[in-house]
Amino acid sequence: MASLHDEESRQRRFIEKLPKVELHAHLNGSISQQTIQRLIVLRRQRDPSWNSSCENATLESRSKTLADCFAVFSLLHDLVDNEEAASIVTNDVIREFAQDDNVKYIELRTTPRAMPATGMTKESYVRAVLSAMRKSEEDITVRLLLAIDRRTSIEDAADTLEMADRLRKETNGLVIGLDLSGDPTKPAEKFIPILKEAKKRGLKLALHIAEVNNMTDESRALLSVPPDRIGHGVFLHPDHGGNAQLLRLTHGPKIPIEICLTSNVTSGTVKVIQDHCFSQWRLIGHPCILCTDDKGVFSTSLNEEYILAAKEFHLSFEELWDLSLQSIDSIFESKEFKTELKAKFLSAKERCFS
Ligand code: 6MZ
Repeated sequence: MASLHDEESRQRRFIEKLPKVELHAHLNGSISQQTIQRLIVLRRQRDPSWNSSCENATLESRSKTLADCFAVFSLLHDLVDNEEAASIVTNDVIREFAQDDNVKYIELRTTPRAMPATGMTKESYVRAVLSAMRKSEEDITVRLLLAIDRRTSIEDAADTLEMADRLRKETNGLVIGLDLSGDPTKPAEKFIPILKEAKKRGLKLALHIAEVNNMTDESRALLSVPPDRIGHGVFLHPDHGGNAQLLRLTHGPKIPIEICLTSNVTSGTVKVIQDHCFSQWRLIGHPCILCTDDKGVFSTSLNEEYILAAKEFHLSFEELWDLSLQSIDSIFESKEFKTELKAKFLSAKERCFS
C-alpha cells in the first residue's frame, strides 16, 4: 500500500507538471528573494551608503497582518525605484512563473508609480514593464492590468484609466484592463464612475472586493459595475460574512473569483484555511481560479497554492486538472485564444497523468 508520503510526492509531481494560468499576481509583491538580493547589489553600486530594511523585514516573518504586508510593499517600492529595476523584476517574475510553476498564461498587475528622485515617471515605469514583457522568451503569454490604488485620488485614477486605454491600443492588447487594489479598508466607491468608463471603453476590470469584512455596501456597489473578475471576495458568501444579495450579484452572472489562499490566511482575513469560502463557491459550481497574489511577500508559488488546495479541500487529480483547465474561461482574451490555450493544455494532459 502506498504511504502518505508516496501519495504526497505523487500529488506534488502531478501539480508541478500541470499547465496553469495565473490571474492575480501583483508585480512588486511577486519579487523573489534572489531578485531582491540582485536589486540590493545594484542599488548599492549606485549608492554605497544605502541601507535597506528589505533584507530583514521583507520576507522573514511568515505570519503577517495586512498592515505588515503594506509596510513590506513600501520597502519593495523603495527598491524598485527606476526603469532598470522594473525591467529586472518583470523579467524575473515572468521567468519564475513560467519555469517554476509551469504557468502558460499570466495576467500581471501593477500600479503605475513615479519616483522623482530617479526621474522615473508613471509612464516610463509601465513602459519598462511592457518592454520586459515583450522581450521574454519563455513559453508563456503575458498580459498587463494597470492598478488603481484605493489610497489614490480620483484624478490619479482617471490618469491610470487614460494610460491603460492609450497603451492598450498602442500595444495591441498587451495592456488589457484595470485592477482595483491597495489597502482594502480604504473606501473605493468614489472610483465607480472611472471603472464604468473603463468598461465602456472596452477595458477589462479585475477588482479587489470584500477582501476584508464589513464592506457590504461597497461590495454591492462594486459588484454592480459589474467587474469581469473579483479579487479575493472573501466576505461575499452568506456563510462568510456576506449576504444573499452579494451572493446573487456574484453568482447570478458567474463573475469568476480569484482565490488567494495563502495570502488570506497569512494576512489574517481568514483564520484557518479549512474555513476559506473557496469550498462554498466550489460547492455551487462558481468559477474560481487559484492564484498567488504576492508570491514573494507570502513566500508561496502557484504550485504551492494547488498543493494546499488539494490537501485542504481533498481534490483529486481530475479535479485539479479541471480547476486549472477551467481557469482559461476567466482569462481576459478572445474566444479563439481560449480555445487554442485549452488545446495546448489538453496536449499536455497525458504527460501530466503519466
Ligand atoms: C490589496 C494589494 C494586495 O502594484 O507595486 N496589493 N492590494 N490587497 C492585497 N492583498 C495582500 N497585495 C498587493 O504591487 C504591490 C501593490 O499591489 C497591491 C498594493 O497596492 C501594493 O502596493 P505593485 O506591482
